[in-house]
Amino acid sequence: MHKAMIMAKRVLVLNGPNLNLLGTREPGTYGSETLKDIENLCKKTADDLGLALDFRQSNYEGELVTWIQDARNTADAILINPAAYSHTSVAIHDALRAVALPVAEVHLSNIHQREAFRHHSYVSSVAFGVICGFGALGYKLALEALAQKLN
Ligand code: CA2
Repeated sequence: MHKAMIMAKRVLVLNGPNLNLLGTREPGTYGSETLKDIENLCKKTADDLGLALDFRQSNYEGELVTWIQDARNTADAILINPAAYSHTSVAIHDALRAVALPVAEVHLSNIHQREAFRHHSYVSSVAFGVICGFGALGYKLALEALAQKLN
């Protein structure tokens, strides 16, 4: 009998501007974990769920847009913390819409408890789910939701 190869589903994890500073400043708002700590949490979670993970950060809107476009051929789902671009970027909204993969949006902080300019995200309308306010745990929860969505 012919056995089909089972390929691990691939999740692209994208982090937007200034998230490379995590753990060095503003621990009251964003927690004391570094982005490397969050990457390690995501890697462990992905291993447990049988997902293949590609974890990235950029301070450049255009680079994030290009990575989202490329995901058409290299990923099955996207987890994104667009950081400040959540509140400004029609370009990231359009790229996520065009790539047509399941998107989970994550924010470390509860953006609804903060300044009014953080209450709207251009990404939420193209995401199948949004998690905010649970710190790094939000990434783990979002990976679990994506794994379920992909199976
Ligand atoms: O809560 C989140 O995850 C945010 O996406 C983080 C963004 C913010 O603009 C969004 O409104 C909510 C900011 C990330 C910047 O992270 C820093 C970390 C340490 C020191 C300074 C900024």
